[in-house]
Parts: sequence; C-alpha cells; structure tokens
Amino acid sequence: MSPYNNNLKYSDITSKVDFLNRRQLIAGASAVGIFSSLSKSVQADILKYKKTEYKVDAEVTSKSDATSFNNFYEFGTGKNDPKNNSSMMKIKPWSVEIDGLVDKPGNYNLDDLLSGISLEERIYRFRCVEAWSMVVPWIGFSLSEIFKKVGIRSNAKYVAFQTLYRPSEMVGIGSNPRFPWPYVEGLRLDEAINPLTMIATGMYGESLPNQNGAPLRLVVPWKYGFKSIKSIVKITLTDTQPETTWNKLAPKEYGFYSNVNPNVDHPRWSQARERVIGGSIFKLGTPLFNGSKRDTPMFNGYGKEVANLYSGMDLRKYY
Ligand SMILES: Nc1nc2c(c(=O)[nH]1)N[C@H]1C(S)=C(S)[C@@H](COP(=O)(O)O)O[C@H]1N2
Ligand SMILES: [Mo]
Repeated sequence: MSPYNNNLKYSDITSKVDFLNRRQLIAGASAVGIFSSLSKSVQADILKYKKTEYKVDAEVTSKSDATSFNNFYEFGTGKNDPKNNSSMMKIKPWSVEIDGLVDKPGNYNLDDLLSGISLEERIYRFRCVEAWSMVVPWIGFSLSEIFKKVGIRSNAKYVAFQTLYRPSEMVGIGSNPRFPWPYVEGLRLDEAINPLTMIATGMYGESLPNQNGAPLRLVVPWKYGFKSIKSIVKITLTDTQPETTWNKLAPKEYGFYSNVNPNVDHPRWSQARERVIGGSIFKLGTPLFNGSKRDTPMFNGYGKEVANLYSGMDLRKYY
C-alpha cells in the first residue's frame, strides 16, 4: 500500500520504518557474522531534506524495484547489471568540471558545489523510452542552483552533460566497446533552468545508490529517461546544440528533445501506453514480468509546467 493513497509523502512514514529495518539488519547481520556483505546497503547516508509540493497522484514504486531494475549501460545492458556490477565505482572523492560559457569555470569538488544548496524531496513520474514507468521520490534541487553559483554568460544556449568514464570500475564499457563512451546528454538552456529540471543526489530518503547514478544525476521528468544522465562529471554551457549518446547511436529512433509524447511512436513500438513497474496486484517477483498498463500522458503529465517551452514546435512530429 502506498503512503500516497492517503496523501502522505513517502518520507512522512517510511523513514522511521527504514530506520527500524536498518537497526534490525545490523543486529541480525552481526549476530550471524555476515555484516560485511550487508554493510554497503545499511551504510547508505540518510539525508536531511525538506518536502515540497512536487508529488503525483500515483503509487510510488517500491525502493527495491527502483534500485534493481535499471538502465546504466556502463555496468552492462541487463536490467539487473547496474545493481550487480556498480559497487566498484568509486564515488569519493568526486568532482564536477564546469566549463564553457560560465563566469566561474572550474573543477568543483562535490562538497563545494553542493554547499549552501538545500535538498528537497520531489516525487516525479519517470518514463523510459522503452515504455515502462516508475514513480520515484528523488532528493535533490533545481539544476539552476548550480548555474547561480557559476554564473551563465548571456550567449549560452545549451547545456551539455557527461558521465564518468572509468573502464576499470565500469565493466559495461569494456564489454560494449563500440558504444560511443562517455555517455553524454544535453538540454536547451531554457529547459535546463526550468524549475522541474533537477539534480538528484538521493532517493527514498537516502543518498543515491551507485546503480541510480551516484553521487549526482540529472532528472528531467517530462523527457524520456535516457535524458536523465547519471554520475555526472562534466557540465558545459555552450552556444551549439550538444551531441547526445542515443541520438548518435540511432538518430532515427532518438531525437535531441525526446519529450514524452504518446502520439509519436518509436519506430519499433507504440508510446501510447506504459508498463507501470511493480504496479500489479499480482507481484510475480521480478519487474520484468509484472506491471499494470496505463496511458502515457503528454509531457509525462508535466504539460502545465513545460508545454510553453515548445510553443513553436509541431508536437505531432518526431524530435
Ligand atoms: N550514464 C548513463 N546515464 C543513463 C543511462 C546510461 O546507460 N548511462 N541510462 C538512461 C536510461 S535509458 C534510463 S531509463 C535512466 C534509468 O534511470 P534509473 O536506473 O535510475 O531508473 O537512466 C538514464 N541515464
Ligand atoms: Mo530509458
């Protein structure tokens, strides 16, 4: 049963439950001497954050589904690969290079970059281009907070993002050598400064697990999931439209904009409906085989906030 059925936020009731579970885990685990194998999950940092009005009228996906059914090709193309293979990724120390058309370019240590920025929980719909969806309680802040720190030059028109490229810690890179690593993504500047556009550093009340893009990833809830680039190491302000990984791989299938649009089908499947991960009353154990169907809303339900960004564009067309 979701806490949202009675209009409570995830964090209202689950942080306490999580806390108790953690204590039980620690007690049980040390008693039987398997603490080390569990310590990674029980050590996840609990974050301080405030709640906001960003929530949706749908059941929140279970934490276990959202952290085990993933796309993060740097760790393999299977849905469970990111969870199974990403513990090798070293996320401390972490820095983000910010360059291009900014007043204060530099290689920012993560703590410095985040200092003074307050975290908030936002519950967003998340719609993958593969026609499945989740509802995720992210923790983070509007990307524009970072721009306030570094200052944007008036000629900047786009933002380019880049993921960590570290083959020794990312087994999917070596096993997929023809993939155009590193993973890159981009937004138009007005999309990037829309308040909905978020940098997430946590989810479900805790810091991001590696498989979900630790220590910081983008979340753009009105676009297909592949726009939400993980484990960011570089942000570049530019005046030209940046290349994006999936567009480079299959330009006929993945555009630069990639706004969620139920009226424009992927060349190989319909985008009209989506499989809600874990959304079945008959849980069959793995999200690959469960999930009820629902209609996909235009802009993934965020049209009120973002439709004006595309007023000149014919939304029946593929972009
Ligand atoms: N660096 C990187 N970022 C990525 C991906 C990836 O393979 N590599 N996959 C994208 C895709 S296709 C989706 S659907 C989301 C999945 O996010 P989640 O695993 O947190 O649900 O991450 C996106 N960000
Ligand atoms: Mo995706």
